[in-house]
Formats: sequence, structure tokens, C-alpha cells
Amino acid sequence: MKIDILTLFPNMFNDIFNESIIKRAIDNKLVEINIHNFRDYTLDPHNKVDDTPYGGGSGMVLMPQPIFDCVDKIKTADSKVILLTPDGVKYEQSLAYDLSHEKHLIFICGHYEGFDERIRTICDMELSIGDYVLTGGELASMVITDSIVRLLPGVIEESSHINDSFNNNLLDYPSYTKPRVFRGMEVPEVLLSGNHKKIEEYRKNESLKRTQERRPDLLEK
Ligand code: 6GU
Repeated sequence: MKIDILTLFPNMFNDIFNESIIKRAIDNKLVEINIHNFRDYTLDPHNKVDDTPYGGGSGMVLMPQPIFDCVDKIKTADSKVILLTPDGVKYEQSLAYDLSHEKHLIFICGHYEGFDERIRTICDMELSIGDYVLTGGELASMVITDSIVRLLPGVIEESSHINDSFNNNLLDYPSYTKPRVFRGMEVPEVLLSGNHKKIEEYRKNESLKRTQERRPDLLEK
């Protein structure tokens, strides 16, 4: 998979994809991630990428030209263009699975107080990561990229995401490791039993119980 991210703040991405699982995925050529500064595409003599809104009002609005030109340059027939904005569809695990099957994703990070409405016409999809407002789409693009890359074949063992929280709309079951007793807290007996059928049953029940307690909305899905 290839992921291109369009931003005015490329430095925000310096470390985030340079650690841990995402770094290994890049090193192993399971994903290619490119960060583009769309200011590099401006035709404005002063390198401007935003201007005041028509009709008045506060704040600056991202102009369409630099973003259109940047997308035109990197887009192919296989690309899916995604705008990151608080007014987008709310992102969730099922979308991470869907997007993990795409060949090429282009994320456009909105910034400042807004972007020219015509930018929406070149986007296949608009995503939000939740009902709160961020200063820009950068953090959202990192969150979404991370959640997709970990699902790509070969990045992590498939068995470790089969049981992820939100798969089958259930939260994860509790896990324990050594020691068997820690500060008086004991590991549930069933996990020490070696009875795999019983263990599976216990985990399924705990998953259900936890979902019922914390996220009953998931059970209605
Ligand atoms: Cl994608 N962008 C911004 N600016 N704020 C957000 C968001 C995106 N998702 C949630 N809040």
C-alpha cells in the first residue's frame, strides 16, 4: 500500500512513523508513506496557501489551488482521496479494515479555520476521528494511518488482530501474565487450567460482559 499525506506541517510527522511497528512495516516495504507540503505547490508569489473568507468572518480559509495541483500530481486510477475534517464520517474499526484493502490512499489535512468548499469535489471520502475539534487533520491522519498499517498483511501476526477490541463489535477480553499472584491479585484459575475450550468460553464471556458494561451501544450494532 502507498499512503500520501498532504499537510502544511510536515515536521509533525518526523517521529511518528519512525518508531515501532509502522517503522518496521516501512522498512519491510509493506507500506510506503510520503509526506507532502502543499505549500510547495502554491502559485502565489508570496507562497500563500490561505486567504480571508468571501462574505467576511473570522479566520483564514485554505485556497483550492495548491491542494488541487498536489492531488493532480500524485493521484492515479487506484487512488482514494480522503479529506480529514470534523464534519466527516466518524472513523471506526470497520473502516480501517475497508481502507486496508486499498492500493493508494491520499489524506488531505485541513488546517486553520477552514478550507475552500471546492476542495470537497476532489475527495472520495471525508473522515473525522471523533466528536471534538483538533487544530488540524494531521493527528487524525496519523491515527487513521496507524490503524490501517497494522492491518496490512505481514505487519503484525493476524492472530493478534483477530481478537482486537471492536472486532465483531466486542471489546477485548482481559489478559494476564506472570506472576500468578501480584499484590494479592490472582490470575483467574481457568487461564491456568490448560483447558482450551474452557479458556475460550471464559474469554468470550468476559468480552461480552465488558462490552455490556462499558459500550452497550456496540451490542446493538
Ligand atoms: Cl479529521 N480534523 C479536525 N480538525 N478535527 C477533528 C478531526 C479531524 N476529527 C476529529 N476532530
